[in-house]
Amino acid sequence: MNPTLVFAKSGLRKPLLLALIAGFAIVFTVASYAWMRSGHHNLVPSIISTKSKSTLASTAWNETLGFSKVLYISMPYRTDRQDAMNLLASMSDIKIKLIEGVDGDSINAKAVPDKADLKPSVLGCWRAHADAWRDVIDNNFETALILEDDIDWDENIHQIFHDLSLQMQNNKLRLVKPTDHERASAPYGLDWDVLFLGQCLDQAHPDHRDLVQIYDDPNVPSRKDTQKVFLDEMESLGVTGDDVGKKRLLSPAYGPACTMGYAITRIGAQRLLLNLSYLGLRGPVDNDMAWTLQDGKIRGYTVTPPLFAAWRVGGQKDSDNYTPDPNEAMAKNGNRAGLSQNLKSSARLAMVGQLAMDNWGDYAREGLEAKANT
Ligand SMILES: *[C@@H]1O[C@H](CO)[C@@H](O)[C@H](O)[C@H]1NC(C)=O
Ligand SMILES: CC(=O)N[C@H]1CO[C@H](CO)[C@@H](O)[C@@H]1O
Repeated sequence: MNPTLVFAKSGLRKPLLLALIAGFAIVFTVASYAWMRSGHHNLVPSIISTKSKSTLASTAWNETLGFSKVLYISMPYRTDRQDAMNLLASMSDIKIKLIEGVDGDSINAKAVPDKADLKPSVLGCWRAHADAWRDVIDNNFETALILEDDIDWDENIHQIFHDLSLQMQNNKLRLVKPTDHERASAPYGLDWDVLFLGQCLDQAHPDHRDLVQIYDDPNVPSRKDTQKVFLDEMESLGVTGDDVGKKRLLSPAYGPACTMGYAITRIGAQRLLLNLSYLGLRGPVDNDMAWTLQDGKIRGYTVTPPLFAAWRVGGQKDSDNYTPDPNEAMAKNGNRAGLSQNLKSSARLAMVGQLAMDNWGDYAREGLEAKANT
């Protein structure tokens, strides 16, 4: 409703209106003075940089975790997984956009990249990711987070990305200084093509084990909740003993596998579409991404332990890429018995408790019936 209309209707007289305007003016003056003092004013550049840094990291608390968009890939028929992803995202205040998975058999032979001699299911998986990269380019997203539909993340995902953003704004592995634009509005910087956040393994470049940024993260999984592949990788990069379960690592990506969760920049999407479509395709999408990293044709970073994990229920439902045994049963208990690894506090496990209620028990505890009768 229009506020002036409210004033008119409630018959507010002029003096009161003037007093209100004066009040607003005072509040505005005080607020702008505070704002200038707070370091946004350009006379105090040292305060600006720390201030704008933390302000930038705080965009990790927004609905797209500080990225331009969050996309997720799901086969059109996997409405069960789409329900799960929308529910999970809503519980974490994240907004996700569906990119439909592709049935490899539907890809015309003419549309298959050169050199790609792949099973339809593997080709379909590549196509879905290529569609996501295209979406990033078409919509001119500066960055995007690309997720698959069978994942889990930590309850404190925003905090985890906030802490990662602080690290990436102070990234010691960067080759070039951040531009003014990056400093002002890129919470994770823009000096990379792909940021691996949901790999099922990676390994450092054997000649570059010194390239690692190790940082404290209170939301890192404990040693016993961390898979051996990541413990080994951490050890190779110098995180051992008591540091396991306390530290996360940022390092140049070299041999990541799986595409459960990764971020890309716009130029990253262009480079991937160039090398993994236009020029050909050498293997499954994740393998070719790793080979392209090893060839040095794209620049990537990997976060270890990863921030996205596979959610597994057992049986047929766990894969839309291959069916090891077509007679394999559906898991009996589905999501009720599902599990993920490498997370300190699974958001999927948490949401069941967060949404639980005991309506009739509440009535009994509140003694409402008794009150109503008195
Ligand atoms: C979240 O922050 C990023 C970085 O500033 C921005 O690009 C994105 O649009 C924001 N998302 C929302 C939903 O506002
Ligand atoms: C499929 C394809 O052609 N990939 C190429 C990506 O780039 C590297 C380096 O230029 C080539 O060796 C690959 O063949």
